[in-house]
Amino acid sequence: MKLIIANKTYSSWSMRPWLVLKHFGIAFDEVLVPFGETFDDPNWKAVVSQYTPAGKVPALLDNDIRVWETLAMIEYIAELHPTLAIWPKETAARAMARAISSEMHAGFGALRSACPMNLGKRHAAKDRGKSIVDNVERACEIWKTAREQFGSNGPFLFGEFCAADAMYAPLATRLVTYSISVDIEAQNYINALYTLPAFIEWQKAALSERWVVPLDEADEPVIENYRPHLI
Ligand SMILES: N[C@@H](CCC(=O)N[C@@H](CS)C(=O)NCC(=O)O)C(=O)O
Repeated sequence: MKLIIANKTYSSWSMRPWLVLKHFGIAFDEVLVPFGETFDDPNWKAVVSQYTPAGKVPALLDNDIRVWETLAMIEYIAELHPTLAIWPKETAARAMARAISSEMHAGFGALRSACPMNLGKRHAAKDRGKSIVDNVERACEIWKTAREQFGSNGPFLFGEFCAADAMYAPLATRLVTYSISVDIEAQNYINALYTLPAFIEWQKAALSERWVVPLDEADEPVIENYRPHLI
């Protein structure tokens, strides 16, 4: 199995299936195609389009089967490994995990566009407007509901780490990167994600990357630069 991804510093969609594969110990080869200077960089598109007709990352190749779209990929991986709790085993928990994962996939547009994922920097807190506040409140509400109803077995949304946590991990990193403060319960959840071995491995690789993608670098005061080798 091959997973096609882009820069670990910036590619939020790439991170999701990668965390699932890593956390559940599923063997795969990683193919990292670094972003160009712009999102529609024709060279990047040409390389990625060899793997996926959608021309976006992530993409999964399993012999002659190609899967694109993150949720479809996670479903494919879960189907191949029915004994692993990639989705929660209990029906009600699984239903909610899928619902909130779909909500993540289709929503949170304000936060995603105003605060691009960037594991290399931390920016100062500032008023980011109502739509961002609304997105953050909704994420925290989702996390709280899942944890209250299904999270008693561990620090993640459904206790143990599952696909829904992978879906929300890049949103959690944005809250850290842009110094957006949340209540203690949400902060504890974010801390749990940051101590997951698969996440730590991704982050470590991200911080050693040498590429800088200007479009993903916010023009805001930096309070922490985690990639000092690039200065
Ligand atoms: N809906 C897609 C989103 C994938 C996506 O937008 N990936 C970004 C990188 S994080 C991308 O490939 N951007 C380049 C482009 O859109 O040309 C999924 O679920 O996988």
